[in-house]
Amino acid sequence: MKISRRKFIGATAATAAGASLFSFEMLTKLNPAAAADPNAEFQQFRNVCPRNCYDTCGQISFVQNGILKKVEGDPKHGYTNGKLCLKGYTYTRRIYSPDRIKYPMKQTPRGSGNWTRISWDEAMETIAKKILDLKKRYGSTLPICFDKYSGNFGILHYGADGTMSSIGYTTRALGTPCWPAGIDAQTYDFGTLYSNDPEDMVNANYLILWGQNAAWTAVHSIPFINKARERGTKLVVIDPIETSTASKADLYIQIKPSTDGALALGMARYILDNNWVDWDYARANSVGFDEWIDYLRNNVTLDWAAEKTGVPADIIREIAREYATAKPASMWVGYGLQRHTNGGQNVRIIDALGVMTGNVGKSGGGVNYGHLETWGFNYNAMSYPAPKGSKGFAGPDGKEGDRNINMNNFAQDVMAQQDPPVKMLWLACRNPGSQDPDTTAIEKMFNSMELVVTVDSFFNKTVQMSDIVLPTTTHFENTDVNASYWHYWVGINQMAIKPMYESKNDIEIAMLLSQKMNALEPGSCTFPTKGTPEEWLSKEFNPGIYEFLEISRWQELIDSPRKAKMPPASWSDGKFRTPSQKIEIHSDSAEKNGLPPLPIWVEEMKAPANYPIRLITPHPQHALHSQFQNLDWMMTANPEPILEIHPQLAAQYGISEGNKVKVFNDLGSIILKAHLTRTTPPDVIVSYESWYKNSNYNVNYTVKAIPSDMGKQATGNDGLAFHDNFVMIQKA
Ligand SMILES: Nc1nc2c(c(=O)[nH]1)N[C@H]1C(S)=C(S)[C@@H](COP(=O)(O)OP(=O)(O)OC[C@H]3O[C@@H](n4cnc5c(=O)[nH]c(N)nc54)[C@H](O)[C@@H]3O)O[C@H]1N2
Ligand SMILES: Nc1nc2c(c(=O)[nH]1)N[C@H]1C(S)=C(S)[C@@H](COP(=O)(O)OP(=O)(O)OC[C@H]3O[C@@H](n4cnc5c(=O)[nH]c(N)nc54)[C@H](O)[C@@H]3O)O[C@H]1N2
Ligand code: SF4
Ligand SMILES: [Mo]
Repeated sequence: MKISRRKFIGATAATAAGASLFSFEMLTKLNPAAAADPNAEFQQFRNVCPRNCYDTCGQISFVQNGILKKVEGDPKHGYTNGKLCLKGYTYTRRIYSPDRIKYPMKQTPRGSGNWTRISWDEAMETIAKKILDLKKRYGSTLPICFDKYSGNFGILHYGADGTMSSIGYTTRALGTPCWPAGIDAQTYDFGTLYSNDPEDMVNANYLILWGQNAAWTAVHSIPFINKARERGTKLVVIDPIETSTASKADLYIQIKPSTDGALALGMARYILDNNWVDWDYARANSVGFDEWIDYLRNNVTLDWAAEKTGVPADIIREIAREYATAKPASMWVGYGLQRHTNGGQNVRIIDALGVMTGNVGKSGGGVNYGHLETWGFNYNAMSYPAPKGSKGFAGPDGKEGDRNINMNNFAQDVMAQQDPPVKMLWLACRNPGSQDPDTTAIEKMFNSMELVVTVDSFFNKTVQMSDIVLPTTTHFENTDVNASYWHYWVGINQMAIKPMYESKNDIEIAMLLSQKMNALEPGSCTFPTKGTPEEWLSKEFNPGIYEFLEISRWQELIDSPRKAKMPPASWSDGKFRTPSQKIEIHSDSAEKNGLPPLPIWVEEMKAPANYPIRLITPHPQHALHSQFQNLDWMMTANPEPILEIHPQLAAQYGISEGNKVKVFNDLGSIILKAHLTRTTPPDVIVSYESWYKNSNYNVNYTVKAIPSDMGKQATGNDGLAFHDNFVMIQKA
């Protein structure tokens, strides 16, 4: 087990070396073609990167003669501060990529690659006729299944959801593959997820990044972390992999995967033994605290925690003492940590550690995970009622509505539906062919459909399995607004250039479908048939948001992104949103859902004998899931996927640097090029989920749809234990 210490090398050097915050000047040196004529006049527009990324960056687009020449960071954005990640600077390559889907197209037969261009009218006619046909045959629109997630988080993209609710009750993929176990954990404990302003990390005297790889996945946080470090704040990173973030830490702790709860319990026991407990805070603000203290006394020892986690007892003592006494000390719990069968429970234990030391509700403190406080829009785009007389699915309360299926077991759950079966898929902002576990099952499920419609920009794996693809705009080609699930800023996306080719945004597509459905069968779709993005935006804002952002019209966002008026420390008012209005160390809600009421240890999943190696598939530096990596600049920077493997493990299987390795289990296999590295433990291999151009690489061929322990309380379904994935390897 690896423990390493680094000397802090100063903010500037650390940022440049590790955190890959690029400036446009740096990038143009790498690729002179990116430079625009410095003397020409630019029109400038304000944008927000709408990807599912912590940072949700403010951007400025520079347009000359209707052409987007370059994209830079918006200096008025107080969190992203005028800089973008490398991906953010590649946007011109995305917009003008020759690989972009330019027109509506149909593929006959599905999967053949035989695509022909069709008109929007033909596309809409085919889709509308199929919807009406299915409704006639099955007596409802339930055979139509909608799956949308995080391709674009712009608020008007909820128009895609609106399309579905307005044709009738449909089958919906419910849940999130992303962060649900941690959301539930924090919901049980505090009543919802709500974190300190990340800019407030500058006030921390101690900082633990727990299963969080900020240098790649939330790069704009690094300057705030470095600012704290300039004052002497110690940065501790806990991760089974020595990530780019870990390599910058003062102390890196290589923990055995899925054992974070045991480490937090060991720390808690040592804090208790030394009476560094903030009894006043914990007793005044929580319920069940003393019950948990009894558990610690009777069940937890440092030796047990050290044995379980692989972290030496001395190190547990060191971080326990420092964390408990630094005041305020901050913890940032990453989403990687909760992608386990006990992931939610581990987050609950870490929460309890924050409570016991009085670090919750404090500036410079917090157990920070994410928030949705700035997402209070009206979502009018998705709130149209089903047409009169629509037949729905009777829920447990007897009320008719949509039929919800599990987004996190999408393939199996779609195929399990019988009454009526699912016959048509509509996918928007979603690439299950690449991002869902068990790709083979996804392929089989797609093949059982009568019609698959995907709205996207590139011929990715999901599009390849579709019958019709509808080309969508990028965020520079329409107007929208974005909030973040991490920082407190909200910003506008101005339309900087006209939509390319025949692309349309999700809300326009919804209106077009409504026109066609109503032409074919009046009253069959309740979605409006016209409306401008500006009108839609006005419908999405409300007095609450205006007050929050201290503006009176959303158009004021054109002058500058706005930061919500919220205290820097979450829960500083002590008004928790649990049933008891206190922090629920003892949670009846958790118990009702069949979980331990207390934050106690729950055993991790063990490797089966025939698949002894754990394959962790975290988030890539050069891609945002299946986006960006396919672009030419990214293919230059990072041409092929690799398998990170410890030399000891490689030697055991006769594998050398650069060898092709078959990674397999009973679900499927992938072939990857080996890169020998001591950054991963000897029983863990790593490959980053991503979609490369001209490659069938997809980690999810080997990843099973194993549920994590939590998620259903707040998001409808449990999350995914992506990182409890076990495989075997052999030289290919
Ligand atoms: N093995 C493994 N798998 C994972 C994960 C992991 O850690 N390991 N992580 C999981 C996590 S955390 C997440 S959040 C999911 C993400 O899963 P997804 O949300 O499916 O991922 P993306 O690739 O970001 O986006 C999906 C598609 O949206 C399209 N898109 C972009 N903009 C628009 C738009 O304006 N309109 C429409 N209609 N489409 C648009 C993109 O081109 C892309 O094809 O993946 C999960 N999958
Ligand atoms: N560049 C880039 N940025 C992204 C994304 C992307 O795809 N690319 N995706 C965005 C999205 S949707 C998300 S959800 C976030 C994810 O952001 P993060 O949470 O930072 O990213 P992950 O890569 O999912 O996981 C973080 C770390 O968790 C570690 N980990 C896995 N299991 C354990 C464990 O049991 N214990 C501990 N302590 N650590 C563990 C992994 O080794 C990994 O280094 O990033 C967002 N930002
Ligand atoms: S991908 Fe994330 S960090 Fe990069 S520009 Fe977009 S929001 Fe910013
Ligand atoms: Mo995610």
